[in-house]
Formats: sequence, structure tokens, C-alpha cells
Amino acid sequence: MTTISIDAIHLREINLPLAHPFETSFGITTARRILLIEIESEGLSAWGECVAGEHPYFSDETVDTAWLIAETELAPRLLEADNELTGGGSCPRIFRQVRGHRMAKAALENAVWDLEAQRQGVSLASLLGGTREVIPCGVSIGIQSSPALLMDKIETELAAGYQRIKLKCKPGWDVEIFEAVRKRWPDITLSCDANSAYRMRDFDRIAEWEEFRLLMIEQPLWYDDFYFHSMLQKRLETAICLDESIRNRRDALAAIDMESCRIINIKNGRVGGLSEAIAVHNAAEERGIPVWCGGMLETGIGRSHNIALSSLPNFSLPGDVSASSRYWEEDIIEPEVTVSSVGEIAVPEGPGRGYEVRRDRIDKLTVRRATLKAKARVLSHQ
Ligand code: OSB
Ligand code: MG
Repeated sequence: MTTISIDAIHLREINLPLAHPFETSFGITTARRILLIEIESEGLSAWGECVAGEHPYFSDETVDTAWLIAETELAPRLLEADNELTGGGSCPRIFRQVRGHRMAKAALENAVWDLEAQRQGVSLASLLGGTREVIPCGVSIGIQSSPALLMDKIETELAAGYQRIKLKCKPGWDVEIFEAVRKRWPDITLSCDANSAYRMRDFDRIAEWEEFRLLMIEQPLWYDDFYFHSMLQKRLETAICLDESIRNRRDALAAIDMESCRIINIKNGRVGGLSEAIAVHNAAEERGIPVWCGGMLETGIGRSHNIALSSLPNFSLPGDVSASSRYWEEDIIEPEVTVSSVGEIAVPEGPGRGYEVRRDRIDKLTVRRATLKAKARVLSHQ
């Protein structure tokens, strides 16, 4: 396999307001600060997006920790790894010495996957082993200021064709909401995501949700737990889905073995990049556990990596990957991501991620940048 030499790695932070604020059990997001990575190599330009948030609320990383680690640890390793770098799959080894910081690692690794696909002239989806031409889409609907507003949102999303509605929930925004939604829409595919808002004292209350026939209950308990989720899962017919708890393939194996969940949400940023995301996908597939692709309020760049990943065969449930216009007045890619009237996104067939980056727009949104260049190769050979 030929090795890849990188000429430069650019870090940028862009600031972008969300079209609609997004509220979860851990807080409200109204605007995103997003770290983008651009890799230049032999005339090609490849991109990755870091999904770390503005605050360490979903995970312990933030856009600032990711920037620091990407700039001082990861990008330098990638620039010096010439002989080892053959594609996205070599990144975990190159980054191995750095513990944690999985979202920072993913941003760089995913840009390398884009580069590898462009070099081979194939789509990122096919490079990853994707088999689907279209992916099934659901939406994640945040906590609203009133139940009536939530009803309006659900109506809009169902009319747009989305195949599954996921409701963010927390104590005080759960059973009454599920009841009202089920009363109006008895047959839709419905799930909920607590982002770790419940504790053992809530087990009896959660057991009462069975009557709402939820497709799954996502991450009800602690963000780092398997054991108590397995106790809860044993009491429930409804499947538990783990998001936050799954950091890698070994976590997936442990969670499946302990029956902490029956479904897994895969976010490539949460597990450290597309290589580990594929490893989690494969481990789940071998054990008959379906997976779906989560979302982290990404721009079109991160979204395009999610679309490619979602084309793998065991992504059999609708994901949280939805249209650009649900998040942004204007996205930073062209064309924007759109969803068909039956709730599907067509997986692009062009080389790489399959969407153009709108560099002019990104330049306007950029508030900070840094460039790391490879040492002159001619000199290093002397
Ligand atoms: O838990 O899935 C989550 C957004 C930010 C942080 C965590 C989560 C989410 C979402 C939104 O649910 C999914 C999306 O539409 O991108
Ligand atoms: Mg979640």
C-alpha cells in the first residue's frame, strides 16, 4: 500500500447559530462553536469535523480541549507519520500514545478517510464498506417550552417523511409527554433519549413507560455505566440503547454481554473515529445487535461522514442524521443534505464525502485558525 504524505493541516473554529435552539436534559444549545480540520495532500483537500461541544456536558471534551490536543499532539503525529500513514485505518495506531480525546482524534482521522477515498477515486461510503444506496432517517426533537409546541414539531417532522421520532426527555418531561404523543399518534415509531437524567430511584417510573411501546429508551442512567443499565434492562421489555457509555468496541462487547442494552447508537466522534465506529458496528452485527447513527448537531461536513457510515449493513434502524435545514439557515456544504418524502437520504456516489465545501462561507464564519506544515521533505531526505 502506498503511503500518504500530508503537506499541511489546518485547524479552524467556525461560529454558527442553530436555526432552532436544542434542549436536552443537560442544557440548551443556541449556537455552535465548531472545530474543522482540513488536510492538504498532493493537491487534494480533505475535511473532518470535531463534534465536541461548547461545554463538557455530553462528554468531557470541549471544542477548546479538542483544539489544544489536535494542535499540540495529534496533528504533529500525523505530519510525522509519513511512513505509517496509508489511510484512515492507520490513525488509531498513530494516535495511540494519546489517551482519550476521542472527538479530537475522530476529527483528524475522518479527514484522512476523506483523503483516502479521494485518492482512490471512490466514495467514502464504499471505502468504509457501505452497501446501502439510501439511509433511513429519524429526528431527535429537543425539550420544548410547552407540550403544544412539541406537538407542532412532531407534526412537521412526520409530514416531512421522517421514519422515527426521538423525544429528548428528563424528569418532568416524560410520562405526560409520551402519553400525549401516543394518544395523537398511536402507531408512529417513537423513542426517547434521557442523556443520563435518571437514577435507580426512577426504575419504577421508567417501567411505567412500557405501555407507550417505545422502540428504545436511550441512555437513561449514568453516562459511564453498564452495570445499572443491565439491572434496568432485565426489568424492561423495551430495549435500552446506549449512547454515552459506549466509547469503543470493548465497551460494546461488555454492554452486549451484560445485556446493558439491546441496541447501540454509534457516533464516530464519541468512539474516536470511523475505524472504531466500524469496529463497534461489526461487533454488534456479529452478536445480532442493531445499530443506528447518532448525531451531534453537525454541519454538513460531519453530517457527510455520518451518511457514509450509515450506509454499512447493520445500520438497520433510522438514525439521527437529518436534513441540513433542520439545523442551519445555510449549511457549509453544497448541495445541502436533503431528505426525501419517505424519510431517506441518498448516499452520494462521487469521490470522497460527495459534497463540496463552501470555502467562502467557511472563511466568513472563521474566528480562529492555525496551520501546521510538514517539514520540507527534500531536506529530511538529505
Ligand atoms: O444524545 O444524541 C444525543 C445532540 C447533542 C448531544 C447529544 C445528543 C444530541 C442529539 C441530536 O440527540 C442529534 C442530532 O440531531 O444531531
Ligand atoms: Mg443520545
